[in-house]
Amino acid sequence: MARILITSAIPYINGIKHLGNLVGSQLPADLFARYKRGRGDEVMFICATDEHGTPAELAAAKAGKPVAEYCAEMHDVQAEIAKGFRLSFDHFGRSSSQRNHKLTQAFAGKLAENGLIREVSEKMIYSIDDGRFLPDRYVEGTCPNCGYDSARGDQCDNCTKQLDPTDLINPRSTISGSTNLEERETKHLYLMQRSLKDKLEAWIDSKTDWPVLTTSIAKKWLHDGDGLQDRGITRDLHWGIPVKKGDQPWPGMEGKVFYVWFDAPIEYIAGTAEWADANGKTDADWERWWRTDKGAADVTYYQFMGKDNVPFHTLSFPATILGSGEPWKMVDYLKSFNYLNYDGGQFSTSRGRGVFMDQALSILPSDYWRWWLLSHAPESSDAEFTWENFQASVNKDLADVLGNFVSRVTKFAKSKLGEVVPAGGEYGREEAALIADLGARIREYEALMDAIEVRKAAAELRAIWVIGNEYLQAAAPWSAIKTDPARAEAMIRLSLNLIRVYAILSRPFIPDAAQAMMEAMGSSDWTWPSDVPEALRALEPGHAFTVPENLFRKITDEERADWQQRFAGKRD
Ligand code: B3M
Ligand code: ZN
Repeated sequence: MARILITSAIPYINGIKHLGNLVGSQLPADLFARYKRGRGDEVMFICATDEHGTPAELAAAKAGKPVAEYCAEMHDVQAEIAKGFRLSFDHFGRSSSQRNHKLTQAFAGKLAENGLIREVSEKMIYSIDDGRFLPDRYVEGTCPNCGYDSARGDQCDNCTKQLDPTDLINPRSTISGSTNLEERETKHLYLMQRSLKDKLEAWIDSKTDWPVLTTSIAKKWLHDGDGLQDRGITRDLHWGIPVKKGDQPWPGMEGKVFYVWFDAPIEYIAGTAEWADANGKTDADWERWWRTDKGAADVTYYQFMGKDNVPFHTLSFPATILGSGEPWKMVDYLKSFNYLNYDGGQFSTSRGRGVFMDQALSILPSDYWRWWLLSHAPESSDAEFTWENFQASVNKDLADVLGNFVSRVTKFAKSKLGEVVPAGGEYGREEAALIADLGARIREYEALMDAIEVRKAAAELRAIWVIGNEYLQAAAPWSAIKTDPARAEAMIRLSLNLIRVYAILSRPFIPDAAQAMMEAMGSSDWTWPSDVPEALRALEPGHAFTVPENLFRKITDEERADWQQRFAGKRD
């Protein structure tokens, strides 16, 4: 039994995420976690809300709430929606937890001890009208790299370049819009990433099996002239983790907090500690996932994220870990995603363009979204959501292929043979052919899932569903029942068993439908079908089943047109 640690990039607290965010991290991470659990591995799957920094403060101000209260509320909202999408986190933590405070301060202390932090007196943007410093997203302006006119102080959304507020051309305050800004002297801590360059490079070079998207971004940041700058890890903000050296005060840093991107990845670890706290476990129970000196040496660690988060996970966070000199588990495989676009443009949170997670669940069950999103995951390039494509995919793959098979088999069996697995006949040549075909496809499906080739795995699963329909069409139990009823019984016995096998194989993608199929087959045996002939005999003659409610309904043209209009964007 392998031990698999999985983390999804932790979504910002500042509002409900859209489907593009979902498919770039949490959803594929959930797919993989479910698959590995299905294979019998021991899985720890952690996510959390990212609660610090300017995004949280700005959103709280907009909502007219104290930031702590806003974060607590939004955490619960996001947790509830995650449940709605059946995201099977072992724990959904909070980067504002005490666990993260302690760990972040401990890391900073270690880095200081190892001579990797320097104090810098620097000029930061100060807004005279707002009466405060403007770190990160408190300032917007033109990107010096690509010319995009709404680049934020921390990063350009257009070219993904990491920025400092003072890099922006024509900066303005996002609080007041004021351009009455000046540079003022203030003291901050810098993590000396540059002195870790060789270690980082050797580590990245050792990852020869990573997706091209991940390594190309990592190497670009490592080698491009200004790629690996020493990074400021503190900010002039109130909300956040107070700057301390372990549990000691940090002279000169009073009133400052750590930068959100310094503490956010540490929350992967802290979130696992929160899991322990929430489940009556000990420190040893979470440390065996994270400390290679305490049992984590045999853990394989997978991270999932959108491409804009890759530099932070291949350079900044590893710099924190390597720099600590402590035996923390580092990522083994980093799966990153391109962007999902929406109907001829981009998803836009500010303009309400596209479908957001809560809205999606209000119009259709989560399986419909999970299936479309995963089967169209933006892996090799950006992908696009269109309502036509969504409708076609749901109606064909889910309703016509899988749903139809289940309904044909169970309805026919019930009306002609009763609601138990029939006993007659033997599996013959056609069944042997199906078993061989299915076995080969399941091995391929496993290989694709193990490699986290999400789209290809979805296509393989669909092909596995098709096998059932083709078999039914060729075997034609509705004819056989008239001439050779025992043969028809064997065919139905095989088909009912196939439904249970489909439930197991499909569960990572469409967990609710899988559950309904398993329940209809009167079983709760989720054993992975490694031995196909055996799996297709698991439901024995005489075993009771029921006809499930329609697994999937079709999306009508009217609905499609209606939704297309409704989500075109207007907000603000
Ligand atoms: N919250 C950015 C994002 O949601 C950020 C990820 C943090 S991962 C440690 O895209
Ligand atoms: Zn740019």
